Amino acid sequence: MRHLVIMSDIEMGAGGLTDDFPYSQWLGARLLAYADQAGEDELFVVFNGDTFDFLKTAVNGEYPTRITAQVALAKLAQVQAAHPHFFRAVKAILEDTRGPRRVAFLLGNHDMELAFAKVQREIRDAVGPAEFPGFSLDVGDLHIEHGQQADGMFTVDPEEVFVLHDGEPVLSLPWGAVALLDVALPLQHRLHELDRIKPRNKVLEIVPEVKDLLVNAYWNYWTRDWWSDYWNGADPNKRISWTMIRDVTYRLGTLDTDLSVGDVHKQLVRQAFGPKVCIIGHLHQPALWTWLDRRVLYTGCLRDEFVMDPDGGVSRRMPKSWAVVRMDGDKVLAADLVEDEGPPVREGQVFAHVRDVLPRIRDLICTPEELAAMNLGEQDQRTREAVAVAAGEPLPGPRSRRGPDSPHSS
Ligand SMILES: [Mn+2]
Repeated sequence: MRHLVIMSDIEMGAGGLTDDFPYSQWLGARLLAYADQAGEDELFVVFNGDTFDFLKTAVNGEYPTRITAQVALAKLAQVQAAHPHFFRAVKAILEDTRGPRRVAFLLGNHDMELAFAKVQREIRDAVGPAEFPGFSLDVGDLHIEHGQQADGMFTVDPEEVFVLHDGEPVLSLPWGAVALLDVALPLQHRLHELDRIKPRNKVLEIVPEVKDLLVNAYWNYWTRDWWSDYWNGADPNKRISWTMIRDVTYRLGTLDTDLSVGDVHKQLVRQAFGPKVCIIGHLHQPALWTWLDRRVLYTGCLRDEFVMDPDGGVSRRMPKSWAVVRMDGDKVLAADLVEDEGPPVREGQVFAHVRDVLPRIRDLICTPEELAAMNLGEQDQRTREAVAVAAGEPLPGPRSRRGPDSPHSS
């Protein structure tokens, strides 16, 4: 009998308040418990992408888009220092002689740095013979992948994970990652608690100031900064694509990295010789889809995510979820989702109310006087409106959603 444990979107970060998963001691204990349960049977632990949150790990206080092996190793060192229990538990599993033990790390859009041979070597030095199969892994009639390849914002050409820049291989970043690094991550130290609250569109309705801040930041980026870098050829990761033009309008104004993977994987299991079970992460929302005796499991996430109440209060955390699969040789016998309430929420991990974010961004919002001093032309009507909304001025039309009766309006 083979037992597989498949976890995605743990998003262990560099420690500190911006870390979305400060619970590696708890995780280590859970993993070791699976080894105890497996006993003499095979245990295969698959970390299905976004295990490490390298995307949101700064190097010397910055978020470089030119990611060399050196930059990647600097990120890994920080994550290792912040999560010793995780690495110790994985090492203990690989050293467990009670039965066959395997551990694999698949690539996600937050941990593409795992593609560097030097990063893989460093992790093997820490934990032992871990496997790095790339974007997907097939075990008998089971197919596992993170899912970002079906998400236009984060798709990477598997044949061109690296691009040569100044004679050095650097990660070939999808445009979604570049935009996040350039625009959203410099705001991360102000917005990290808010970033953990869902549903995103409702959160931004209650704090339109944040929506306007982000929309303006992205607007300036796409209309000015991005294009100038593109024409100057200053950054090898800035290339135009129609997907980008299409998706940016829809995904503008959000820090969120998870959205949609369409029905690519449902079609995959419907193929005549398709896998019996397909396991997908990236969406941060657990779900099960079945067709005949085939199924797609979306495993959800382990990073901290919270649910906003209709009034903007935040009192509930999403359960942590992953998949467990039992196999006989190459045949899947059972594939199930596991939900776990997780360890107690770390102090300071989330706001009590989404509008608690406002003091964090006060200094980024112009006063009416500053606005007047800018002497904006007619072309800048969009900016003018956004700044006016941010300053709490009433505007005609659908954008002035915040009524004067709102107890939280500033
Ligand atoms: Mn992802």
